[in-house]
Amino acid sequence: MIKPDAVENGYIGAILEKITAAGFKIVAMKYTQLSKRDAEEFYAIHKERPFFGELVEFMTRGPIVAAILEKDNAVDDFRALIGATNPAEAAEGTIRKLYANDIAENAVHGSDSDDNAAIESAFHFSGREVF
Ligand code: 3AN
Repeated sequence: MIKPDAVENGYIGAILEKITAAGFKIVAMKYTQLSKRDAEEFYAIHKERPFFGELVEFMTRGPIVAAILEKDNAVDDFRALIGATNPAEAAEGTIRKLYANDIAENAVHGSDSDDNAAIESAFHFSGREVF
């Protein structure tokens, strides 16, 4: 996902350019907005964390871009491309270093495993929307 902060800051195009330049193929994509219920479900794994309320508030405050990306070693390579959760600690040239506001508003989400990528893909897309 390209998160609400990066959409508000006008970085959709720049982020998609970095993703495709890094060799990812976009197999599904949509511009949408999460409801509170959607965000609570998507981030259910974080529901005991102190920042959960803030996270749901942030993720629902404006539109996002959801996409499914395909590449060999996609999970690890995408996490390397986006950089550390906290943009202050992210490597130079990474998407979060370039485009994130802060640790909460950190521009992009990437799945942390192939299993979660499958779950998160099904959360956003039906079979007809995947190419
Ligand atoms: P990542 O997105 O790098 O996998 P996670 O899974 O630990 O990081 O966190 C999920 C999301 O929760 C982050 N992308 C960020 O928006 C938010 N978040 C993580 N840590 C914090 C924090 N300390 N304070 C506020 N929000 C946070």
